[in-house]
Amino acid sequence: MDNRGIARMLSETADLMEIAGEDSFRIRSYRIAAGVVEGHPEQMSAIAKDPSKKLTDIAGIGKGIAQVIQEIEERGSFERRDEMLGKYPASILELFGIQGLGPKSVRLLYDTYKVQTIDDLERVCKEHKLRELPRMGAKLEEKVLKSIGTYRRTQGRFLLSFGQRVADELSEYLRAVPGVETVTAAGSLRRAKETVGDLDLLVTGPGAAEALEKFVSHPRVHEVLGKGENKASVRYGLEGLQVDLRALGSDSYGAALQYFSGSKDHNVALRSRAQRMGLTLNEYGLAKVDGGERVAGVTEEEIYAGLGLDWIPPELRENSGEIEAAEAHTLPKLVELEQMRGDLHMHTVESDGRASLQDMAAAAQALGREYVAITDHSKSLAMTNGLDEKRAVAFAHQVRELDQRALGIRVFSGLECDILRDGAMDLSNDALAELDWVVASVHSHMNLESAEMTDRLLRALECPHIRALGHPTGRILLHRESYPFDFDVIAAECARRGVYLEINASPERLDIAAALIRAAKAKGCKFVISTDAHHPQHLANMSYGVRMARRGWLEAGDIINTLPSDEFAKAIKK
Ligand code: DGT
Ligand code: CA
Ligand code: CA
Ligand code: ZN
Repeated sequence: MDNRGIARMLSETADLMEIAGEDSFRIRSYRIAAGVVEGHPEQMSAIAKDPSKKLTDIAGIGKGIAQVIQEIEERGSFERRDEMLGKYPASILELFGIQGLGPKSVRLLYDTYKVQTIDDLERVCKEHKLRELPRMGAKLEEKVLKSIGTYRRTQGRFLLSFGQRVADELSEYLRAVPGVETVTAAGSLRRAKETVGDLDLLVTGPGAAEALEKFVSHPRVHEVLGKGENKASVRYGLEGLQVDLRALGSDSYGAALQYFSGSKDHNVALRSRAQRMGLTLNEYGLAKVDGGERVAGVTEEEIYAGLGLDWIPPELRENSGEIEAAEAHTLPKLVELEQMRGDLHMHTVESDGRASLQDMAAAAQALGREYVAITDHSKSLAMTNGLDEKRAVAFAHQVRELDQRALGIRVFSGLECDILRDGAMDLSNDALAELDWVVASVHSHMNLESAEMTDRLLRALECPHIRALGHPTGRILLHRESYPFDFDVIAAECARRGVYLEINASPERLDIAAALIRAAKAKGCKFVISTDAHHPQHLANMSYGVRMARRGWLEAGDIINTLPSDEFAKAIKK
């Protein structure tokens, strides 16, 4: 069996053990081993057969896992897996894709109703049988049904951050091939769409043909979908993301980059513009219809200039006004990552974060931030150990006492205050008044009717201490859609009250979406881009928030945390 097959068996067994409620330490060792096997450049089967080599020499493979791999080689399965499959069918694993169902619920559903597939699950919900189970209810039924819909709609798409990781990995690998000059990601990844269907990579240089060979033999490539002289398509990694690689000549590089960056709608509009100008545009260049003389193709700038347009940043290429703006020279000067000076939503061990306030501040400083706000959860989120009034105020004092010298960068005291079901704030006004920066967010009761949710948010905005509305629509990409509410009304109210709309940079959220950013800006809103980090590593997600802001046509002046810290402090003074 190839490495991918072995890795899949290990990780599926881990999932089944989780449903069975087994020891988390053993589950984790299977998961780690799956990752190691999957990415190992040499086939496990070859190592197992070679008497001069040992599986246990591979970092991350211990004795137990080595035995498991031997067993898989010998008979195509292993004891633990057989045992688990005796308890639960493999099809049950797809239920993990449904929001709101943990391993315990999956087991309960299987034990009670023999639910083994998404279709089974849908039936049980529609027959109102899920609500009869302990700790489940009509609300969960509704939530699961919604999530099934989202799951079916988004199958085969991946988070932008995942696509970016794969693109980075492959780019590094391909750049090491002799004679390769450039490797560039085009398609939806270059446009920074929040989810990507497949990756479109472009390679140039005399080594491009060799790069195609290396590409199809990458250890994480488990299936070659097609390979020609200039193009190869594969499935990559356990998740099976499709990656297309195209080899290009440098004389038409700009035309190809433009063509494969899309979007399709943008390209269609450009082509008809070309036609009106007596030109043709394709992936080889821009040429005159009469006589066929080529006028552009080496760079993208040349292509756009040939069409009488300013160069259009990829994030704007959705045919939603960018071509008109490029013609009129009125494209926005989009915000850039280097302009982000502050990060104003993050959690520490005080609530559900993984690191101390000192560690978060140091990590933010290392990324070049000049200031941060610490915004732990408030008390109604009991599972996060949220802060009550007393702790919130004490924590704020602690933050102030540790001055800038102790922490390296300026730290504002803040809180992510939960918006309760009726729109009241989780903490009293007296406590909130002690803080520099309060983000208000919805974390529960997301299934209200639109009008009720709008009223709830309007009431929340009445609180004079709120500075920002956190992850404003509540969406979780690929899992949960925004809760229903009248976005325009809320945006107008935020603009009127000077409450900043958060662009949440967490890759699973990227909340709010580009179209809403634009709509809100048109209503006069100002924004803050925040990582919502729960770990120092998450602070680097700022780049995704910036890319969303760019898709929403924002400039630095629209975003408060591009201000220097003194000006920021002045802007949020009451
Ligand atoms: P995705 O992969 O669904 O996230 O979205 P894209 O935009 O990456 O789409 P994809 O991978 O199908 O194609 C990449 C780009 O190549 C696309 O944005 C425009 C261009 N392209 C590909 N096929 C066609 C086509 O048949 N017609 C046109 N006009 N453009 C195409
Ligand atoms: Ca694509
Ligand atoms: Ca593609
Ligand atoms: Zn939150």
